[in-house]
Amino acid sequence: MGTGLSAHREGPPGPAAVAALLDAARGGSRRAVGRLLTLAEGPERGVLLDAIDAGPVRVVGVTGPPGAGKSTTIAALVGAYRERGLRVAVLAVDPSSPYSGGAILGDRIRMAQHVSDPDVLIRSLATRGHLGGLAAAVPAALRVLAALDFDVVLLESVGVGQSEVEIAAVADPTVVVLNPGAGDAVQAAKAGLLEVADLLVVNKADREGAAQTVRDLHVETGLAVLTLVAIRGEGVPELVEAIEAHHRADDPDRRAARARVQVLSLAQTLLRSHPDLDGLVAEVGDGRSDVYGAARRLLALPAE
Ligand SMILES: Nc1nc2c(ncn2[C@@H]2O[C@H](COP(=O)(O)OP(=O)(O)OP(=O)(O)O)[C@@H](O)[C@H]2O)c(=O)[nH]1
Ligand SMILES: [Mg+2]
Repeated sequence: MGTGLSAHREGPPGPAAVAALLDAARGGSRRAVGRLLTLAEGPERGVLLDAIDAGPVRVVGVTGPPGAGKSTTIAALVGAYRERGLRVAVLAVDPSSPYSGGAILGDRIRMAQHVSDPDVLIRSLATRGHLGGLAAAVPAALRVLAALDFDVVLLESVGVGQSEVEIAAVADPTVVVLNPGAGDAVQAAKAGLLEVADLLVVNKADREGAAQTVRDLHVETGLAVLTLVAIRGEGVPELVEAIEAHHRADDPDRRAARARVQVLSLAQTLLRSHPDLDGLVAEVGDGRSDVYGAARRLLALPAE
């Protein structure tokens, strides 16, 4: 067929190929969805952004230390949203170590009840080594998902202190999942997780010490802290309601604050790959230029 679909196999796809992929994806082709999201990850995302005109999509961020129960929590949330008839996408983001086959397999098992549901999409977003990394890939991926009529996107990221601020900037709310015990709270504080949290959840509340951890976290942050036994679905309705309540309370100031972080992190990403950067750095390094002037030239600002 002359749809332009074949064009994407060689070199960058054109607008016609992107449109054909969108049609195929809307028609239920998971392969087409995957291809669109792969475009969002890489340097060809420009054609995607030009071709897709979609409004915002609801994004719920779920972050926390490794093994805290983020995926289990997300699987429970997917179930709750599906009961309400919403189309749900799960995007697992790990900027430092893109999901290995094994990790995806583990999540697939957790998500087993959802993988065959045509109204649920589960995908990991690999950003290592790709132009612009996370800051550039996530908004493009969200635009694809919005265009495919997903109602809510659940964004899972491992909270190890690198990308939480960027993730939090696209999510409303950002849910931080921790476990009972002082160790998690300390680790979360160190990783800057408490600052990005809109909602704090102590998962694995079937274990000892949950009530104490809830109290400690409340004192430290002033936030309401929910308890969860994600593996049994306990506390999930309360979590869904807290997410809804937070979303309802969104206002222009909060939207502007999130937009500010997004613009700044994307701008910094673009500056890192600016074609003039290496030349300016060399000039400053060997004393031919002064650092103030070089910074202004990089930003194309007039000299002071
Ligand atoms: N006891 C108990 N175990 C849980 C609960 N929720 C999750 N787990 C277990 O904790 C382990 C990690 O759960 P995941 O959901 O994979 O955690 P994660 O935060 O997504 O892990 P990574 O993505 O690898 O960082 C699994 O063995 C789960 O079965 C819970 O409420 N109680
Ligand atoms: Mg996980």
